[in-house]
Amino acid sequence: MRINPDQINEINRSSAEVLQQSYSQLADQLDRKNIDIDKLLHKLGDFQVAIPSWALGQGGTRFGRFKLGGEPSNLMEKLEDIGLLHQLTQSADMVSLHFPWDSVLDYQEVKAKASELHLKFDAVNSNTFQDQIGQSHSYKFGSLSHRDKSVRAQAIAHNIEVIETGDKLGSKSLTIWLADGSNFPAQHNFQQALERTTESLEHIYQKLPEDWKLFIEYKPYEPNFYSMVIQDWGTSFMLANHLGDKAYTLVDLGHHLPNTNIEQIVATLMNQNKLGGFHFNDSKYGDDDLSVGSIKPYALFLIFIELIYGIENNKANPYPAWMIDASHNTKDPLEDLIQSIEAIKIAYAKALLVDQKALAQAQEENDVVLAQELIQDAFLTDVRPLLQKSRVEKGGALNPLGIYRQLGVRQHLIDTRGSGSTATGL
Ligand SMILES: [Mn+2]
Repeated sequence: MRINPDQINEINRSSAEVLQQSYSQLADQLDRKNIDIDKLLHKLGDFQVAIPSWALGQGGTRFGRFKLGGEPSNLMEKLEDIGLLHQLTQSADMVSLHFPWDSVLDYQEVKAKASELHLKFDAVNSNTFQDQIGQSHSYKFGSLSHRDKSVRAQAIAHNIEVIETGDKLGSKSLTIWLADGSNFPAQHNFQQALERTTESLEHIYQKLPEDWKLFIEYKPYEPNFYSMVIQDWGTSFMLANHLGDKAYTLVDLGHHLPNTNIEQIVATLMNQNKLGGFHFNDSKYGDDDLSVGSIKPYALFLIFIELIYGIENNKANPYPAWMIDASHNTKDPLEDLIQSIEAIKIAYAKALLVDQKALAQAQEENDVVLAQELIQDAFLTDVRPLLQKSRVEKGGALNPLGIYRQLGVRQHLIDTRGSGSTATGL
C-alpha cells in the first residue's frame, strides 16, 4: 500500500501551525545554548535504521501466536510494508533480510521493487537455529559448533549461500547470531565447542567479499539455558579479532543480563574499532524484544551519548549498521515500528544536544555534579518538534502513527491480503 503524498501533505497542513509554534519555541531555547539547529535537523534527517523482514508479522512466544490480519505473506509484500513505514517516517530506508525465510527465485524482481520504494538492502542474516524442510542434518545439537563435521559443513554452506544472495541484492554485511549452546552442565565441552565455532567462522570469513563485513552477535542465554557458545561481547570481540579486519561485534540491546552497563560495552568496542552492528529493542528482564524506549529510555540515551562520541571522535570504527530487532504478540507490528523509530530518534536527538565541550571540561575538573546536570538537561529537553520538522521537510508525516490510524492502514491491509495471511518467520 502506498499513500498519496498529497494526502500526507494535507494532513500535515492541519497541524502545521501547532508545529510552527512548538518548533520556534525549541529553536529559541537551543539558540540560547548556541546549538546549530540546522545541523541538528540534517543529522536527524540522515539517520536511517534498517527494518528486519521478520518484524512485519505478529510475533509469537513459545506459548503461541495470535492472529493479526493483513500480514505480508511474501517478500514483495514485506518490502511494501517497509516502504510505507519509510514513506511515513522517512527514517527506514533499509531492509535486513533473513534466510531461508526470505528466499525467492527472482532476486532481480526483488531489487527492482526495493528501488521503486527507495529501499536498500542492509545486513543479511543466516539461520541455523531451526531445521528447514528437506534439510539433511539437524541443528538440534548445534550448527557451527556441532561435533559432527557434516552438520558444520551444512551450516557453513548455508552462510556462504546467504552471502551470495546478499551480494545479488547489494548487501554489504552478514550477521551471524548463533543459537548454539547447551541446556545442561557437561552437555558440551566448552573449549572444543568454541574451537569448532572459530574454525567454522574462519571458513565463512574466507568467502566474505572484500568490501563486506561480518557481524558476530552475542547472547547470554536462550534458546539454550545453561550456556551459549558466543555468550558475551568479550567472546564476540575475541572471535572478530581472530578473524580479521572485516569482522566486528554486533550489540543487541536485549542480549545482556539485567543491569549490564551497555553504554560502556559500546564505548569499549568503539575504542577498539570493533563495533559493527547495533540492534535496537527494549527489555525488562531478558531478550524481551519490546518496543525501543518503552522501558529504559534513559539507558538508550546514555548509549547514544557513547555512540555519538565514538562516531565523531573515532573514525577508525565503521559507522554502525542500525537495525530494529523487536517482536510482539500484542501490537500491530507496523505501529510498533513507528513507535520504535520515534524512540530511537528521540534518544539520538537528545544525545546530540549534550554540550560535549562543557562535558569534557566538567570531567577534566572532576565536577561530578555539573557533568550530571549537562546530560540531564539534554535528556529533559522535549525534542519531538525537531523530529516532526525533520520528517515534514523530507515529505514524511508530521505524526506517522496518527496518519496510519486515520487512514485505516491495517484494515486496508486486511481487506487486500486477508485476515488469515501469515508472515514467514518464527
Ligand atoms: Mn538481534
